[in-house]
Amino acid sequence: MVEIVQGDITAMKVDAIVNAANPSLLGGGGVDGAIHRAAGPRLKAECAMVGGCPTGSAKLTEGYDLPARFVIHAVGPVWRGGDAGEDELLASCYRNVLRLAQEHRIDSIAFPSISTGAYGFPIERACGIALSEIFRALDEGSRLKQIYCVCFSDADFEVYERILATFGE
Ligand code: AR6
Repeated sequence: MVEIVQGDITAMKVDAIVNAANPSLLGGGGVDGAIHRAAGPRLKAECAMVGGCPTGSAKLTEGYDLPARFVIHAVGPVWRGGDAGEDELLASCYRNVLRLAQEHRIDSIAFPSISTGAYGFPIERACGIALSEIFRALDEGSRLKQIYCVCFSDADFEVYERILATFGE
C-alpha cells in the first residue's frame, strides 16, 4: 500500500501527483520544473489563478498533459537549522495533501521528497515525518489505496526503504 519507487514522478500513472512547490505556485526548478514541463502551459495558467499558497499548505489543480488527473501543490519549509518550526510545517504540508486527497476522492497518489532538494531539509528527518503522516492518515481511515513515495536518487531511495521498514515493527 505504501511503496517506495525510484524515478521521475511525472511518469506516475496515479490519480494525483504531489508537487514540491514554492509559495508563488508559478514554477521553479527541481520536481516543480519537471512537473510544469510535463503538464504543459495550462498548469501554470491555473496556478496563476489560484494566487499562491502559504508554507505548510497545499492546493489542488488539474494535471493537464500528465498521466495523473490532478497535481497537489505542496509548499514545504526552507530548512533553517531545525529550530524555526520546520518539522511542524513539513508535517502540515503532508497533512494538507492527504486531506485534499480525501476530499477529492483520490485513490492513488505519488509524493516526491518535499523540501529535501533546493530547500535543504535533511532527508532522514523529512522521510520520518512524511511516513509518519502517511501512516497516521491510513490509521485514521484515509480512502487511499496506493501511496508511492518517489525518490529521485539512489541515496534517497535507500533512506526511504530503511525508514519504511521501521514502520512495520
Ligand atoms: N521526480 C521525482 N523527484 C524529483 C524530480 C522528479 N522529476 N526532480 C527532482 N526530484 P526540490 P524542494 C527530487 O528541489 O526542496 C523548486 O524550485 C529532488 O531530488 O524539487 O521542496 C520550487 O519551485 C529532491 O529529492 O524541492 C521551490 O522553489 C526532491 O525532489 C523549491 O524548488 C525535492 O527537491 C522547493 O524545494
